[in-house]
Amino acid sequence: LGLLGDLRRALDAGDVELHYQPKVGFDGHVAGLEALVRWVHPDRGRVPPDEFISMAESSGLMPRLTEYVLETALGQVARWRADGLEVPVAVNVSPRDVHTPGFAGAVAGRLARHGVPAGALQLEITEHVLLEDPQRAADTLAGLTGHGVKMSLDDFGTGYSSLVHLRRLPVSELKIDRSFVARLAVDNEDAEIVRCTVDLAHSLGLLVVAEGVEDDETWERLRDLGCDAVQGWLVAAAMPPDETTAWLRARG
Ligand code: G
Ligand code: G
Ligand code: NA
Ligand code: MN
Repeated sequence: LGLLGDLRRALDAGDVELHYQPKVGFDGHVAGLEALVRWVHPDRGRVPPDEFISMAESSGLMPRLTEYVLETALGQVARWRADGLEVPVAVNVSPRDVHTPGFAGAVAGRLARHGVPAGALQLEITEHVLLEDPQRAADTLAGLTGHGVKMSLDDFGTGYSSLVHLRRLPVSELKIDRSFVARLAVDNEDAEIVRCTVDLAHSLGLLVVAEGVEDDETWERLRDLGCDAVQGWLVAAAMPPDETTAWLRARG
C-alpha cells in the first residue's frame, strides 16, 4: 500500500500539519486547544484523518505519528508561550502509544526539551487503552499524571463506556462524544444521557467538555445542564497555526 510509505515520508519531511480547535468555557474563556492532524497528499489531496490514523494504527506507524504530533504541538506551545499566549494544548494519543514501554518518560523528556510545563499539555485518550493490558495502561497513565500531564477521556459514550473505566482511568476531563451532542436540543433521550453524564463526571470531580457543538440552542442546553466547556463549529473549526494565533489574540 503506497499510502503508508507516503505518510511515513510526509512525517519525515514535516509535511503533515496540525490544526487547532478551541475548547471554550461558557463565560468565553479559552480552556484549551485540541491539536488535530491534517495531511494533504501530493496526488490524492486531503486524506481524511480517520483513514490515515487507522492505517498508522494497524501498520505500526502510530508511535512515529504521535511523536511527530507531540513534537509539533510542543514546539507550537513553546512559541505561543514566548509570545505571551499561555493556552494548554491537547494531543490525541492512541492505545498503542499508551502501551509503548517508556511512553510516560518520553513525554516528560519532550516537555523538558521544549521548556514547556507539564500543565500546558493534555493527552486525550479513549477507553480502548484498557482493552489490551489494563495494568500496563494504568501504570503509564499514572506515570504521566505523576509528571503533571493532564489526561482527558475522549469520545465518552461510544463503544463500551463503563463506570469501571471511569474509576480506573486517572483522567481529569471527560469529553462527551458529539453523537450525543448533535441532537441534544431535539432528542430527549440524548438530553438525558448528556445530563446523566455531566452529573456523573462532576460527582467524580471531572470537568466536562461537549464535542461537536454547532448551534446556539445546543450551547444553551449544555450551559443549563452544567457542562464546563464546549468544542465545535459554533465556536471555531480546527484552524491552521497562524489562524489560531490570530483567533487567540482576537479573544484577548
Ligand atoms: O478532525 P478530525 O477529522 O481530525 O478527526 C478525526 C479523528 O482523528 C478523531 O477521532 C480524532 O480524535 C483523530 N485524530 C486527529 N488528530 C489525531 C492525532 O494527532 N492522533 C490521533 N491518534 N488521532 C487523531
Ligand atoms: O474523536 P475526536 O473527538 O477527536 O474527533 C474530533 C472530530 O470532530 C474531528 O474530525 C473534528 O474535525 C470534528 N469536529 C469538530 N467540531 C465539530 C462540529 O462541531 N461538528 C462536527 N460534525 N464535527 C466536528
Ligand atoms: Na480527540
Ligand atoms: Mn472525541
